[in-house]
Amino acid sequence: MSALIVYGDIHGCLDEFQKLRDQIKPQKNDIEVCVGDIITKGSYSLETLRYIQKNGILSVLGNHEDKIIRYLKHQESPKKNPINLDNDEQQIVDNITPKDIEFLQSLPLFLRFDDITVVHGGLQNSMVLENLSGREYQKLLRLRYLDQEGHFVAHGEETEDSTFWADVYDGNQGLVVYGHQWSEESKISKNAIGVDTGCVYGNKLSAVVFDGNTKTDYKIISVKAGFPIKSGT
Ligand SMILES: [Mn+2]
Repeated sequence: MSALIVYGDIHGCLDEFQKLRDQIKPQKNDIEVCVGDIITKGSYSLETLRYIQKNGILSVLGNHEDKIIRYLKHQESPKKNPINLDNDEQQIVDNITPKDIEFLQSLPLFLRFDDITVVHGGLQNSMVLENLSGREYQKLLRLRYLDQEGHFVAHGEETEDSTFWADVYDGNQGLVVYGHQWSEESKISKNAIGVDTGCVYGNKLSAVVFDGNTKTDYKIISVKAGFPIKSGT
């Protein structure tokens, strides 16, 4: 039976990603999916993006891919681009090929495999993934914390009363595997698994491997980061 393999935020950590795949040894019929944020921050963003395309690995859209796509779209207009890039993002934009752009633009917001759903950020119980508003679209990429009324809390504005979305997610979209918010170990909630373990921040790169697409039968496999690049969130 084929396996479903979901990788956490890679952020250009190609060496660790290859090491992790060497360890998992994906078989021909296995499905491999990234939670997004394949690029930016790490040393090998575009190389990672091309490696993923070459190896037929799927991905959902991350907020960092979304930023690059939005920047490129604004570049087509004669007006001043409202999006500011840092040096790393500028380098990506300077070297990106039409094929890379096409691949980024093709990334879906979510992917479903039976009762397992992959998204980058998080979701609110009220969301209907097939019918998201523009606002919800951005939330899906960026959600971390909710306030007591269940509303989106902007990054850095969370308080003691805020709740991490996965802790209150009721499972109406199946088991959700996500990235975006990193933690030292994969975060296992009742109806969600957070698989970003901060490789680019010097921690480790992780994957959840489901045997036969069943949400109860999984293991988490990680490789240590060899090349810490940046600190922060
Ligand atoms: Mn990320």
